[in-house]
Amino acid sequence: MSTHEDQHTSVRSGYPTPAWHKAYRTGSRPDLRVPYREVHLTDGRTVPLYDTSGPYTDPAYTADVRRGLPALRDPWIRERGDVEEYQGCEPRPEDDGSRHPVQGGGPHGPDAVLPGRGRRPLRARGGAAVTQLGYARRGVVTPEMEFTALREGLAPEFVRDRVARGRAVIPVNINHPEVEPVVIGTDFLVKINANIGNSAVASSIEEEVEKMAWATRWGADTVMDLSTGPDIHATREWILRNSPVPVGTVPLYQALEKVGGRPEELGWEVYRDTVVEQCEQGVDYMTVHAGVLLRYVPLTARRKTGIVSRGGSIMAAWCLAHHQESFLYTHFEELCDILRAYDVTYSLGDGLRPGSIADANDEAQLAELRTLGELGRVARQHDVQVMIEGPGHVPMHRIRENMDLQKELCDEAPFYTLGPLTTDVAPGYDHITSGIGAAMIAWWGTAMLCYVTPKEHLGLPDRDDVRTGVITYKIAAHAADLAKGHPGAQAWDDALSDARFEFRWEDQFNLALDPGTARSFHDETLPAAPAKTAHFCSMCGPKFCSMKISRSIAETYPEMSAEAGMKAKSEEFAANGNRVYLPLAD
Ligand code: IRN
Ligand code: FE2
Repeated sequence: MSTHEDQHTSVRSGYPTPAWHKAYRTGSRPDLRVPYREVHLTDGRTVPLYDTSGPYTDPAYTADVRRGLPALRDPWIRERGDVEEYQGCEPRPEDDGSRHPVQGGGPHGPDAVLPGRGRRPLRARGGAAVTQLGYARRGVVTPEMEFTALREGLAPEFVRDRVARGRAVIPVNINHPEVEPVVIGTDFLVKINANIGNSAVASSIEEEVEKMAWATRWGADTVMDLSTGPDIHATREWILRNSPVPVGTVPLYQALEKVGGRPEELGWEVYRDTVVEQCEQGVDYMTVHAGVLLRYVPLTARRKTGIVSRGGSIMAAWCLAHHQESFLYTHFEELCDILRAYDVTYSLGDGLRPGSIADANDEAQLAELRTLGELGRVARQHDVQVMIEGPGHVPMHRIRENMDLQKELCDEAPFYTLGPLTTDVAPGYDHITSGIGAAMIAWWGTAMLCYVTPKEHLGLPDRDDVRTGVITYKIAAHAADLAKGHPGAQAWDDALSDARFEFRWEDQFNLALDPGTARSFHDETLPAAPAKTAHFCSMCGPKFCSMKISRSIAETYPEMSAEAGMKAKSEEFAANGNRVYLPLAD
């Protein structure tokens, strides 16, 4: 469905409803301004909500994608005194993996100056642990930790403790100063990720930035740029310089482009150079499929759907072609040293995740999970933050086991799952098949959910699919927050329930995850403006409405107990001739 706002780019048009206002809470220093969304209700009250949309929704901010977002964290990073500027690797045409590099900035035209290109990259000075994990272990509460604590309504020391224990991560590369920090861990609000940039053709800068801004406007906590094809480097630069949320990538995809798409020609050097290039650009977290070991590949042979992970299949092909252990595994400690110098967080990839209900929780998947647990310990020994990726396709009765095993094998490092899809029979509706599994696994402790759109298994998601995927996953995440009893989660539901019970239609729409859709569904049945203030809903109509009846009990007998009120109402009902449908004269 297309609403009015859809015709504009989100970078320019702001929030989907005028009742949402950008607001800030200031922390212990004036430059620590934590954004949130204020929903303005018709009775003058406001409801504060978590907000991921960045400065784009602040009317005081004028977006300029060529300039990029303000470097919010720059003073925080530099005043710690443990980083240095250096030359870095110059962006080379071959970084885009394109055999036909276009002069003057790729498809974006000769006048498209990359933002940030004049900026020299930062790295740790003299082997310092510039990671949030390193600071947390040394007892330092960083501005980034305070920022996330204020966002969630928790104590900064609580965040520090969870990061220090490896139970939470704050993915914030020192070269992504534009990011608004977010904490990911089982003790915090459940986060969601939206994958973008998976189309082969990038037509314009604005379009790439737009995909990211569109997803965050609906509530994506992080985005992953999974771009392939030409101009990977330039596309990522535009996204990073304009992204208020952490950006993740799978460096293996770009490394593969650099060797002409032939997995057997990959190796540690080309992979390492790609990782460094992305670290310098500011990628906040990286999927690394280091748990796909040579000896695990045969375990997938009798599966119904083999290896469905792209990264997993690339690494399996490399291991078999060379008959050697994965270079990601054998060079893992070197990789830790690189990630540590920029504070890039590992997302240890589930290259052997099940791709069908039949393959769920099999030997290959669980063997890999055990290895991911070991690698996570190695990473934390190097002060590198770690998340662990999980499935996939899992029937409901086998989901709990995934979460329990992950906790046991991975020392409670944040779990980051793709769904899981709870059945294979609904292509076209896999946001729902997976939203069910996502809600369940998040309730049991998963920290971040990778969204699935209705186009999963079928094609590339368009704008509406991205919104549907994000909203579906916000539902799963929030349902889990409620079940887990995250402080403050229920206040939002209570505000909406009150609005519904008091027939404040505008408030009900504006408190919704997707106000435009709620409003337009209501308008389909009752298009007239007075209907929005009328004391009935479109489901029951004016004569019979359970909410109206119970509301009138409360109004008629405010001093009575519910029981006494019900009795009085029953007598009134009998006096009216026991008619379910009330007379129209009202
Ligand atoms: C998340 C959990 N398991 C997988 N994911 C996401 O899938 C991951 O973060 C990345 O966005 C994508 C990687 O896909 P492949 O290469 O494993 O298929
Ligand atoms: Fe799948």
